[in-house]
Amino acid sequence: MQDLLNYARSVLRANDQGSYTRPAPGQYPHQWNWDSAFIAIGLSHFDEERARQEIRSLLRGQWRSGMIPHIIYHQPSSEYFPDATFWQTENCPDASGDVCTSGITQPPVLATAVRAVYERSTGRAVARAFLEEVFPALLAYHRWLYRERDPLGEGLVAIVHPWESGLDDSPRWAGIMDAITPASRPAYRRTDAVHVPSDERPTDTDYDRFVYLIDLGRRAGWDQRKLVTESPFLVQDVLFNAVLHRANEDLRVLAAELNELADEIDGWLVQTSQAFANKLWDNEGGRYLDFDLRAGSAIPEHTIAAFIPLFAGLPDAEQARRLVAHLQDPAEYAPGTGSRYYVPTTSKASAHWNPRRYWRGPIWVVTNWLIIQGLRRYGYHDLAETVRQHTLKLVAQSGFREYYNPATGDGCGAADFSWTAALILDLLLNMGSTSWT
Ligand code: 9WN
Repeated sequence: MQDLLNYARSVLRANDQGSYTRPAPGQYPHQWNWDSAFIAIGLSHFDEERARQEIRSLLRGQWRSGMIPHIIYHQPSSEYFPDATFWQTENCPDASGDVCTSGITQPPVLATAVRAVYERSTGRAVARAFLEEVFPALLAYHRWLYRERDPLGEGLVAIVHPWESGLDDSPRWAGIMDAITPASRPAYRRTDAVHVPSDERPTDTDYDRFVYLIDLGRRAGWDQRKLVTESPFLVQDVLFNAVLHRANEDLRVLAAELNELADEIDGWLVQTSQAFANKLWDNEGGRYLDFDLRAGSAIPEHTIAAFIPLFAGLPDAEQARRLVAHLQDPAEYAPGTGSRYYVPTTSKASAHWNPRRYWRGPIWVVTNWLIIQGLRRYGYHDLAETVRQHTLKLVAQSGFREYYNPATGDGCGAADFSWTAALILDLLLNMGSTSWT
């Protein structure tokens, strides 16, 4: 255990860029939104001030509208595509004037991370001052999500680009992406396959469509109303909304700490939980499904996203039982046919299942961590412990990689990966607990 802890800390130190932590050397030189939130959770175990710094540097990229972008470009780098200039966010009056950013967001884990950092802090006065400093930014972010991205006003936020989901080439997006014909799109050159074998990354066909959707945003001047009206990709994503709901629970606790009025947050909590029950739950299949707002129908793809509502306390006990049954089914996610470790990101029964390619099968420590927290919350402690042990075994065997082949345990993608290290620290130091302290 001590070796893994030291190794995890050394990965975070090596990726420390001064005020922010890059996700990995080479492949990801900038600051990513949800990566930094998870990294702050890891840092909070051994360097409280650096954890606060991680969050402050992310907030430097917050837009005037409240949006927190998915990438903050604190420094130029030719190693990553798209670079800072590609987004043309300078044309958007809402954009941050302070630092270059992308034009889209990512799963809003930040309020959850702030709560963890706040509750773990030993110096209470400093922690309190930090909370007072960042709380308005968190509230502005959530307000932006519900104001600009909930076109039906039903408590479910829509994403306009697969990168906003954090699970970029998830099979959930395949149908929508395949139907897009990227007739005209800017010229670009991928850099990701320089560092990582191309069969572990999204395909060129995926990238053409990722770029096509960025170009739509550029041409709309990142005007959210236009994007929501025009984007062929407009999805109420189960994982994104579950993470947001959990972040609202955490924001609610932080509001109470500061004696802030919380009626607005309470309203979001009620509305979102009703929408999960009435719209996203598929009673026949016993799981949650994303909703394609353009097509007006649910997306019938089975992936790990269906389990993330456990992290947010959204299912009732019976729904949780049915979700756990999928998780324990060797034909879908449990070890058995075609895999040896928990938890592949895509069901093995899916036509898109691929144990090496990015979000189409490989195990990611971040999704395992979310599932472990969710299982603990519902009292499935034995299964949570099994998933934790599998996760530790993968890193002990193959290092702190971006993702892992569930059939062999081999590491895939980038090496020395920051959120892998951060969340392994948390899994080692916060055993069995559902609270942050
Ligand atoms: C695009 C940084 C990010 C993660 C995402 C992951 C991957 C980027 C990419 O890396 O996405 O945002 O270039 O592939 O899918 O979840 O935040 O680690």
